[in-house]
Amino acid sequence: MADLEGLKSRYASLSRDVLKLAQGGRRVLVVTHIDADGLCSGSTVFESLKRKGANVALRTLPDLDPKAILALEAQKYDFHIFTDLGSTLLDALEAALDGRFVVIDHHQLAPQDLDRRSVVNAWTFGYDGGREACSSSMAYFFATATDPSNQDLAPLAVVGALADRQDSGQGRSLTGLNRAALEEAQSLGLVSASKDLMFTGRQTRPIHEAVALTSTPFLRGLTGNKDAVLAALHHSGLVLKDGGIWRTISSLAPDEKMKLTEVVASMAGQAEGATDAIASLVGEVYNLELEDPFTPLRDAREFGTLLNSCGRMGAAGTGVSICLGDRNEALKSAMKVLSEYRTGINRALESLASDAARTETRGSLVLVKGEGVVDERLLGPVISILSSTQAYRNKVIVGFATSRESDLKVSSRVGDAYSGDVDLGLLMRESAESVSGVGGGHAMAAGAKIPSSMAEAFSKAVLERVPA
Ligand SMILES: [Mn+2]
Repeated sequence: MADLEGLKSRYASLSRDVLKLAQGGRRVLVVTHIDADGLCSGSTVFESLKRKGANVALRTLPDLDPKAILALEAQKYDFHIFTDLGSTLLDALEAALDGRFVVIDHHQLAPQDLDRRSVVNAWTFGYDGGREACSSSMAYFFATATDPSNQDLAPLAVVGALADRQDSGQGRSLTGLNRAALEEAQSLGLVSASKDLMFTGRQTRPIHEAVALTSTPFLRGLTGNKDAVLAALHHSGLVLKDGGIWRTISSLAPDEKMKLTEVVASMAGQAEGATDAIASLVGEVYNLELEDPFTPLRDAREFGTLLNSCGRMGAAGTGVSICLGDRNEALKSAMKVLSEYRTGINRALESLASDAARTETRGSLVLVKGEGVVDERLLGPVISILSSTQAYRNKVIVGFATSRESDLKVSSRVGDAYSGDVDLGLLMRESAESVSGVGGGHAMAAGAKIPSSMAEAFSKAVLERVPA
C-alpha cells in the first residue's frame, strides 16, 4: 500500500539532517543521471538546497559504476545525494563514502535493501517505481519537506514522470506519487491536464508538421514525412491556415480533430492494427501554464523529449540550466540539440528500414543490428520508437550499436502488446554477464554493454531467456 505520509516523514528528518550539514558550511554534491528524469530530479534537489543557502553543487553522470564512485570519493565532498541512480550500488557506495550519502530513487531495490537508511526509494513506500513514481516526483517531495514554498518545482516532477514513460494509467494518465505531485502543480495553476490528441507539437507546430514529428506511436508513411501529410490534409479540406498563419492541432474544433484523426487513420490504415495506434494518440495531456506557448516547454511530454535530447547528445548541462529556469541561451541551444536529435533518429530509422537484413525476428524476439548506422547515443530512443510500431508492439526488441572500437551497446524494450512475462533488467544483466559484459535496468526497458566479438553468444543467451 502506498504510504505518502511515511515518505513525507522520512523526508522531514532527512531534510533536517542535510540542511544542518549544508548550512554549517559543509560541501554537498548532488549526483544525478543524464536522462530527463535524472535532470529534473537532480535539479529539484539541488535547487531546494541552494534556496536554503547551502554550499551545494550538481553533477550529471551517464552511468554510476565503481570507477565513477572512486572518482567521487577522491573529491572529498562532505555529503552526497544521488538521484535516479545508485539503488543497486549501495554496498559500493557505503564502502567508498562511509555513510556520507543518501540515494533518492525509484529503480528496483534488492529485497534486503528496502529498509536501509542510506536509501529513500519509491518501492519502500509502496509505490511501483516503474509506473507510479519517478525520481523527479521522489525529489519533489524531498524539496517540499525542505520548504513548502518549493511547490513551484512540481512541474519538473510531471515532466520527469512522462519522460520516464510512467503515463501508464487510464487514458495515458499519471498515477500514484506522480499524480500527487501533479495535483499540487494543478492546485497552484502551474500545470493543467486535459484530454487531447497527443501529437508532438500539437500547440506549437503547423498541423502537418506535428503529425510528421510524432514518432510514438510510429506512424508508417507519416512519421518524418511532412509533405505527404500536407498533401493528404489539403485533400481532406481541413482548413490549415487562419489569416495566413498555420493553425495548430490544439486550436482545432472537436469536429476538425475528428476529421484529422480520420485522415491520419486512413493514411496509416494500410498497416494492420493502425486503429489501435490512432486510439493511442488520444490521452491526458499536461500543459505547463507559465511557459511560453510557442516553445516545447509548454507541453510536459515535449519538455521531457527536449531534456532527453540534451542528456543523450552530451548537453546535460544545458538541460540542467533549463530545469533551473534559463529560458534564454540554454533554451536556444537546447532547441538546436533537439533538432539534431530528431534528424539523427529519423536517419537511423530510415537506414534500418531500407536494409531488411538488419532486422531479424526469432519467435517473440526481434534483433535489430544497428552497428554502423545507429549512433550509440540514439540507440535507446530508436529502439523505443520501433517497439511502438505495429509490427513489433507484441515483441521483445533488442538492438545493437557500435560503442567505441571494441564494444557493443545493447538496448531493449518490451512492446506494450507483448503477452509474455519478461523482466528486461534481469534478462540484460544475466545475458550480459554470461559473455563478460554488464547490463541491467527496468522490467520494460533495459540495456547492456558487451564485447563486440560476443554478439552471437549474447543473442543466443537472450533467446534462451525470452519466453516464445
Ligand atoms: Mn528515472
